[in-house]
Amino acid sequence: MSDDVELEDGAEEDIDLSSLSDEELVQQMHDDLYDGLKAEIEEGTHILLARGWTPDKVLAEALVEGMRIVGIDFRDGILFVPEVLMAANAMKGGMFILRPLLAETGAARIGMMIIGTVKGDIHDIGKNLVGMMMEGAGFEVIDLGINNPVESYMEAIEQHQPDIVGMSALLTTTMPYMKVVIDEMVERGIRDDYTVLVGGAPLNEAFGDAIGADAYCRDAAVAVETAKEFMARRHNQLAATA
Ligand code: B1M
Repeated sequence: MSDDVELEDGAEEDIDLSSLSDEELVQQMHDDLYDGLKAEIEEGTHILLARGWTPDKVLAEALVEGMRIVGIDFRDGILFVPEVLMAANAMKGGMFILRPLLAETGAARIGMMIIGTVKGDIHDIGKNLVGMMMEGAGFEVIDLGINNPVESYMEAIEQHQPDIVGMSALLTTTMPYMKVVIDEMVERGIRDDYTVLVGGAPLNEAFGDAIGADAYCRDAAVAVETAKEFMARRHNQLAATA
């Protein structure tokens, strides 16, 4: 497949993605993500993997960095919702290819997590990424999807009895809903039976503390490390009481 690049006179030139150096290809993928070109993102992802890039490097440098740039222009009113949706769709194309590779680490199963984006919020790329990385680290992940009311979390907790309850929020208007979920867990007397981890771009550690979460996770890698730490603590506690 080739990529069309606009020339000064408005004509378009085809780019053979596989002829680009790694650095040029990553730059081109940022542009393609910005333009919402899913097929090109998928092709670029395959090319980088074939060149020996690890899945997490492709994810961080080509996809997440590309989406960061989209986010800046969305904030500044240069891009609008339909364009950002196309970018998100292109990003998901790349993530779909990486998912099995990230999950395929052969790590032993170490616990279970439920994770969902809270009520009122439909952002799911970060949540999906956390889920993928957690699977790769050996967690079974039950994905509750987006726009979850407190009842969804309670039902999933009851049904799956996870070790970890994960919540994601990308909007300042939806992040307070995480406290609704934690308060309901307290109300039901089950709060301390689970580790509650929260994340999303507008959150910070102080917010995590204020709502009574066990930890705020800055990104997917931190979520994995934090989840592992809490699992180890649980095992130590169980061993001490046995
Ligand atoms: Co939205 N959006 N959006 N958006 N969007 C943001 C969040 C925004 C910051 C853009 C901006 O203004 N710069 C802004 C929020 C401002 C605010 O609240 N202060 C915003 C807005 C305003 C909106 C709408 C209100 C726009 C409108 O309609 N006028 C609307 C709201 C819709 C709704 O939810 N009700 C809206 C809609 C959309 C789209 C649908 C177009 C699309 C979402 C598509 C989708 O997700 N399927 C979209 C997108 C793509 C974005 C940006 C550009 C990118 C988000 C993203 O995917 N980032 C975003 C700008 C930004 O964040 N810079 C923006 C990449 C992803 C890998 O990062 O999600 O942060 P992130 O996840 C990270 C960490 O945060 C962490 O780990 C992840 C991986 O490292 N993490 C967790 C996340 N969840 C975790 C859970 C955990 C642990 C870690 O649990 C344990």
